[in-house]
Amino acid sequence: MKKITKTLCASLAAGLLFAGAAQAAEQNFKIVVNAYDTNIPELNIEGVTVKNIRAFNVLNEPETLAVHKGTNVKITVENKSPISEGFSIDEYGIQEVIKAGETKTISFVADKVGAFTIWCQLHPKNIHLPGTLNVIE
Ligand SMILES: [Cu+2]
Repeated sequence: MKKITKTLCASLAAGLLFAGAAQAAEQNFKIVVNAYDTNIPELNIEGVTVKNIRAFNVLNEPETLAVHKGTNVKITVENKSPISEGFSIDEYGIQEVIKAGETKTISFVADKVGAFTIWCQLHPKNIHLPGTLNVIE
């Protein structure tokens, strides 16, 4: 009796694995938009003194995503910046605005191969640093 149960479980598990392989590939990503607000009161470089430097940088973490062509991509973007942030991938027609403290999920099928810029349409690229979506065959 015990042996029969084991065999039944094994075939059930194999059936589940097979069903999983037949579905289209899906990939989930989590991106956190972080802001780095740095104040440098005084800095001396090569004999030149500069004062009161404020460096405000925004970065999507991770910066780079990679998927295979045909994948159902789901990107959850959490905005930890104190201001609204944009999330755009032009070639995929994606252009979202995520308010401070909000989280948004973006879904699409990666049907184009290439390296695509992920950028914030609200801020200059030297402040909100761009990322990349790599879609490979
Ligand atoms: Cu931004």
